[in-house]
Amino acid sequence: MIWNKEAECQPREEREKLQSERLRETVRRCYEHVPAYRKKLDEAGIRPSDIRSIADLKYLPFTTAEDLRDNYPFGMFACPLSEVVRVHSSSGTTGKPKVVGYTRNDVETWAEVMARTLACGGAGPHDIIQNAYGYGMFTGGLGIHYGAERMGATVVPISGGNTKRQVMILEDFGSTMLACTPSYALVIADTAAEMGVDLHKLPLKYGVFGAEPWTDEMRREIEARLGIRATDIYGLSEVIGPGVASACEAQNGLHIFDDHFVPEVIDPNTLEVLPPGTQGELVFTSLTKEAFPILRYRTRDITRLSYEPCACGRTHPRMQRVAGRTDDMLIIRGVNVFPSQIESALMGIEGTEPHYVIVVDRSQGRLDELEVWVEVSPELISGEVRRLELFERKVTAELTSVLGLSLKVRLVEPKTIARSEGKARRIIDRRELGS
Ligand code: DLL
Repeated sequence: MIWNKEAECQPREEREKLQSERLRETVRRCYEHVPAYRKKLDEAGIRPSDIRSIADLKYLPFTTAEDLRDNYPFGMFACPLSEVVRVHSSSGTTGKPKVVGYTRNDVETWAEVMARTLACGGAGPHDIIQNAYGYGMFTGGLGIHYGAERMGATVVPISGGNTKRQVMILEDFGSTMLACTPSYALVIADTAAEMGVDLHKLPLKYGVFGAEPWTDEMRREIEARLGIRATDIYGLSEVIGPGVASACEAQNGLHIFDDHFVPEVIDPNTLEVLPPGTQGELVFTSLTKEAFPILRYRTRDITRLSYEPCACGRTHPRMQRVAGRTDDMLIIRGVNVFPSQIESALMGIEGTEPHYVIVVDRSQGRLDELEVWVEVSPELISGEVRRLELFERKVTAELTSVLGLSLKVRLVEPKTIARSEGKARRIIDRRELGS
């Protein structure tokens, strides 16, 4: 089902007209109501009247996470707090959180793009959506919640955690869609297996998973284990939360709802805009937001864009599944490594479990060392030591060849790697500890 055919299948020419109108209004709003934007635009010598169409986007200055932190907590809001009906925040690894706000209209917009997202994932008004994203300052819980209500589906606001209860509710309520991070979906699958519950026999049909990077191989693993169709959903608090982009049944990239959020991809070093098809850093400009409009926000997420038509009929451009974040890219002895490359390779090897962590260290002398810890199946771990050794060699050889880099693999017992109810932590970087 396409939730809003008129908007989602709008011819591109018309869409661009709409974008141009909305961009003019957004720039004006930023200039008039947010001193930090006015300063940036003044410094760049740009007046709001210089921005006439969407093609002028490239003249606007970028906004970064630092700008948000410098104006903590409410300095980037473009309306008085009396018009803000909700705030959310996103915690980075260090320092103060990034705080974002919503007017009543923004909450409406968010519900609309989330209803589109859930429909992309297969849901309709008759579905029962078990929402295991965390409720609270994180945008996942309430974002899915409002979208599900907008659609007229039945939302089960269970939030993250208490995994046995998740399985019980899946079974007793007959939930047809599960919403959570991909890593938590696997935890639910493992727990169901331990409880003797066969997920394939339940009414569960769909899953909408996001909030952290994952691979196509991981998607297939989740689909097989849960017996569902899994859809990649993408978003970030600074832009609105979940509801920025979603994969569709064609499973070939995520449609960006560009009547509300316009994407660009730039070279993170030169800041130059890259042509469609070229990988770089994703940048967003909001077109309809009132409380927290954002101009050319540098997401640090790495992807590429496509404007090719999609089999589903939506005319929204597509971003490829996020390959990683610029700040998660490891540079090991001069070689760039994304955790997603490691995940893809691991998922392709029979006998490994989809639970792993990447450890980077510099303890032995000065060279960086990469170690991948991965859980193996109970049969392997309880079998002969010789077999396990051979398997470890095989995994090491496979990863070495994919990454073009020597590394160590440590096979660990099932359940030794920490599980996550939200965003998984895949990298342990010990280099910063001054060793
Ligand atoms: O994670 C919003 C969200 C909630 C998206 C639920 C999807 C589902 P933040 O906490 O602000 O917001 O984190 C945003 O998470 O810049 C990406 O690095 C990462 N991310 C989100 N979705 C995906 C995805 C929410 N599908 C940051 N694939 C973003 C890869 C994702 N990374």
